[in-house]
Amino acid sequence: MYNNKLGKVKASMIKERKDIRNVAIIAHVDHGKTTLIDGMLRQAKIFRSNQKVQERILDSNDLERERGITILAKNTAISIPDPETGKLIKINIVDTPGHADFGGEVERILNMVDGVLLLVDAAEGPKPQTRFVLKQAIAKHLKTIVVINKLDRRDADVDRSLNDTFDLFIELGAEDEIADFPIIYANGIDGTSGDTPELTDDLQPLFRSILKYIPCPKVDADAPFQLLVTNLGYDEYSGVTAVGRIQSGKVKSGQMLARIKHKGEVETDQARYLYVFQGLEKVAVDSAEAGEIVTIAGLKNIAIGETLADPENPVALPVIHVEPPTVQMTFGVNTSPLSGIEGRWSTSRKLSERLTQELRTNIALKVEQTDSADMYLVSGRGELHLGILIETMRREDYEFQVSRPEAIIITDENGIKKEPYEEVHVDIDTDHVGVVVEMLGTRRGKMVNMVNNPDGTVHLSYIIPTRGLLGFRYKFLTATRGMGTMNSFFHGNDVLADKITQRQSSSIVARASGMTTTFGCKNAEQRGNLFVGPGVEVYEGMVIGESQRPQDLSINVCKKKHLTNMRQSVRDLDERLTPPRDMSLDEMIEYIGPDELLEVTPKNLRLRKRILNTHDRGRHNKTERYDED
Ligand SMILES: Nc1nc2c(ncn2[C@@H]2O[C@H](COP(=O)(O)OP(=O)(O)OP(=O)(O)O)[C@@H](O)[C@H]2O)c(=O)[nH]1
Ligand SMILES: [Mg+2]
Repeated sequence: MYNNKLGKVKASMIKERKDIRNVAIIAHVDHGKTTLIDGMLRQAKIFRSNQKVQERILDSNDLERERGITILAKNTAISIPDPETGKLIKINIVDTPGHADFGGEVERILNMVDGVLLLVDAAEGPKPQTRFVLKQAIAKHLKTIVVINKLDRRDADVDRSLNDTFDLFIELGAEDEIADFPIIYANGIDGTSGDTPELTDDLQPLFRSILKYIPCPKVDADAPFQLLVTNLGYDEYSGVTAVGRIQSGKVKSGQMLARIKHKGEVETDQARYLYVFQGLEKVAVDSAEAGEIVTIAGLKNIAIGETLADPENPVALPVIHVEPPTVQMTFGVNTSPLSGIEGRWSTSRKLSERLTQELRTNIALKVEQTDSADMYLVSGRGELHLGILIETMRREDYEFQVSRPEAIIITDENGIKKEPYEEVHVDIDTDHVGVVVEMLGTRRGKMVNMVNNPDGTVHLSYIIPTRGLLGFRYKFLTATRGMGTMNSFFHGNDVLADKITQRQSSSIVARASGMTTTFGCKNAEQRGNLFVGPGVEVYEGMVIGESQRPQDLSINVCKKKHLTNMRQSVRDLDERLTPPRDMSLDEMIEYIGPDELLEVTPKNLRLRKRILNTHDRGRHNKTERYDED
């Protein structure tokens, strides 16, 4: 029921749109969501027969391809014939990221769909993020089809994976209707599926199951228009576009709309272009009705979470809820001696504009002013969430400096200080159990479970303060020789744990600015592991290595060998230098000490002391030692 402009009350007419299904694919990281969509697109014949199609086609941005993970949720659509009527039915499919740091994407995407495909790797069974995404789907009463995927894996254990999945539904309190889920078995790589583990030759069983079990949208197309902007897309002509499901009513291309912003302000704007999804393309349409997922282009600075509505009836849809951020770091103007050389955008204004722009799409992110005009406090869902933003900005030619990530401490309604805790799950070889248990223990982790996996490895689960996990991943991988896997997700806020000793090592710091020399590096490497080799431009106060001593050490790595002693060739020395440790951005973010910053430019990443001048730093921090030259 609603009031139309004449003030009359009209009974709403809910009708089923049998021509559409809206479904999201959700799962733990790497359980095969994007690969399965490749198969669905291929078999719905959206490619030309001779078209070369790359794997995981929806993972289209550079960072997604490089890291092999989905970061942003994406829409696509296929049309398949209804087995009963032969009529084409459109399936809007939304791919979602599986990594816990991007859980915010999944939470909001579920607002667009009527059901989900929950993928479970047949060998791994349900994992921590399976639980998180299923919990979201259950909370929204979404019909769930369980897809036991990767049946081809030699270590697949279909019965166990299915039983564990069923237990998970019960544990999460799914109502009977949802806990009684249909099951499809699949091999996403081959594009085969079945109603039983005996797979057929294609994905028809999966398609049939979607048509049968995912409810069609039940909507009122005669009510005033309402759409919640749930995702943003990009259009060559008009830039950023709004993506969302028409909740009620109709929209026409070119029509005037009310835009209800986050704080409730209402503006009038025009839906210049209107598109629907078809395969990997967007197709322009003149109009669309409730139940369909559309893209609207031409709305300036549109942001996720705004409602687009009928100008005569501008009623906002409920705001999108996402879990709060847990980790924060500062983003500031680059103050290193090399600032302004390597990046195009480096001013405080540019940095502020870029971060503000990010807030429109990245809704789990928060940006606040600090006391300094040149520095912003940026909060996110984890180190990877913030790391991806840093990497994206440096590729867009920004340069800036960031501080070490810190867990966000909150004060609850009773005035008690609380910090975020995470549930951590690790799978490791038996040999590494001792060292990992010790590492997690010193970080104030509490073990909640320890079981032997069928493959001989051990599964440990812990509740641990987020603070204890910062900087942990690299050490964990080193301790388990790269064989361990680790997943963590937000558990809740709780009272502050005791002190956690963060980094036990210290930094080797450049004492002078200039070009590093083989001689200088040779000298320095006796004190620890270097991050730079010879011939690298460094500046006073730049961190160039790590030592196991309790205090930092300043060394002149630009020192030249005295000319009288030139007999030994440079080559000889070069060969004897240990290769420097080449750290990725993620490792550097983990490494940054409390009195350090990371300088980020499109060309380089440099760790540095907050106070660059050696003597000033010495006065500030009496414990640092110099290596006298
Ligand atoms: N053996 C086997 N491997 C598969 C199958 N489906 C996907 N993979 C592999 O699993 C890895 C992850 O696949 P993706 O499709 O990227 O998984 P995802 O769930 O989209 O991952 P995120 O988006 O990062 O959460 C890739 O190396 C795929 O080749 C399958 O059916 N069998
Ligand atoms: Mg993916």
